[in-house]
Amino acid sequence: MATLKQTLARKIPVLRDEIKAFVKANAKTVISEVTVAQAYGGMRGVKALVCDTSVVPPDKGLIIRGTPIGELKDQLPEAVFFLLVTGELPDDAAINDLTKDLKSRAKVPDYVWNTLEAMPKDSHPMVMFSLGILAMEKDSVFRKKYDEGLKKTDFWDPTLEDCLNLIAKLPTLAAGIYRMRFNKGPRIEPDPKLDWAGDYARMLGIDDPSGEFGNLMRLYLVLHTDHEGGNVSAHTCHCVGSALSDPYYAVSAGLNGLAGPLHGLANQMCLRWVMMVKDKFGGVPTEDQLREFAWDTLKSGQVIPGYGHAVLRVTDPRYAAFHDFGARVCADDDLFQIVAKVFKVIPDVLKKHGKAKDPWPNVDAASGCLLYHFGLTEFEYYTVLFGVSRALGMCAQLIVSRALGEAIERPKSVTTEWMKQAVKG
Ligand code: CMX
Repeated sequence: MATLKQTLARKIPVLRDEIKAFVKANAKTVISEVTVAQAYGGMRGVKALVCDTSVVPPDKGLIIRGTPIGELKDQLPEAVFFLLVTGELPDDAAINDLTKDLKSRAKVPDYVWNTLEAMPKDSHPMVMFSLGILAMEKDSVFRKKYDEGLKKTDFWDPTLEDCLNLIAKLPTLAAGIYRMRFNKGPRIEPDPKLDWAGDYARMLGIDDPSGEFGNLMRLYLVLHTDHEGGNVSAHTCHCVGSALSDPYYAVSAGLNGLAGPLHGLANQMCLRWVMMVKDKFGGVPTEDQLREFAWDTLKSGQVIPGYGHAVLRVTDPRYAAFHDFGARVCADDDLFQIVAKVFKVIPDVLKKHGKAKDPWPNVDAASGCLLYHFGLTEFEYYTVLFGVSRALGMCAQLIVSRALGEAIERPKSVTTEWMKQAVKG
């Protein structure tokens, strides 16, 4: 068995030399160009970031270190984290070691709970989550070591330490926020014997006699881990981290981006939309009713949440994984049936509407109805679940960045006046 840290210590020097030589040999090779439309249009498609943890081919969807996400859905999230960081899936001993290590770090300090308890009772759970993480920054090992004087080649080690401390505490923090924010009673303490996601499910306090809610959480926390480097949460985290801000600052910043309705908050918006359908038609609507409802949404200038994507041009394989889970566990559930019917109707509506480049469902389209089925009905909380998982990808990307000694981000911005002159040639 090689632990996560041992695997990294073996791989990093080799990788660092390889990339250094590669950049030196190919420094002037052009890999992308930028049009005026891209500069004003969210830089879509501009290749100017490096991220080795995962890729998202538009016609396939998420591939983590060479393995399609559909083939990882039975793994534990800890194993996927190991894979993201090192490029290797851990053996059983290494995964047990990592699970045990995380469990030994799971306690959230009291000052965090005191801070969160002092917040207004109607604060959004994502604000509480981001703030809880930021509050723990005072315990950053990276910052302490950096202040003492740290060699660039050693940056990755305390970054890993911070990431493990942070990841270990996320289920405790997120579950505690759920119970506090939605008046569910006292916090439930971590159980050192359980896996990371299984314990999160337990600490939420959702009744789970069949164990399927725990399975849903394992799946959920695997599917949302990473989606290459250019999405808002990953890119924000990378950008903030590139200033050598430690993982607490960087992950908290990334989560603030995840909290936007065009990104991670879409899962909350999506379930709200599905509930509106259910309320309006008193249950599962006909396809015609659903089509009409979708057109009403579009005509009022709103988007259909859970559909469309900046990169994907096929049904998101993460949607497919959630759909398969629902078909197995709650096929008769009204909300699941509406979600399944939405999938039959919406792509054609969006194609006729003619705006969205991708008319297919993304990861946010099906997760909410499954959470709701198991009694996690407070959809304002759903983006926190996404955030717990996405933190694995953000941390993995940070560790790799520190290992490679990547530079601070500082692209060049230009004015509209400059653009006008440039197009004149
Ligand atoms: N419903 C209605 N219109 C949509 C749409 C949808 N689901 N998806 C895209 N469009 C519209 C866009 O708003 C845009 O309209 P304007 O030209 O008027 O601005 C047009 O189609 C072109 O957009 P695009 O190039 O296809 O998509 P973008 O790359 O700009 O945006 C995304 C991608 C995800 C923000 C967009 O598809 C969207 O808003 N979807 C709904 C929200 C959602 O599900 N977000 C979650 C994404 C996954 C995640 O990050 O969690």
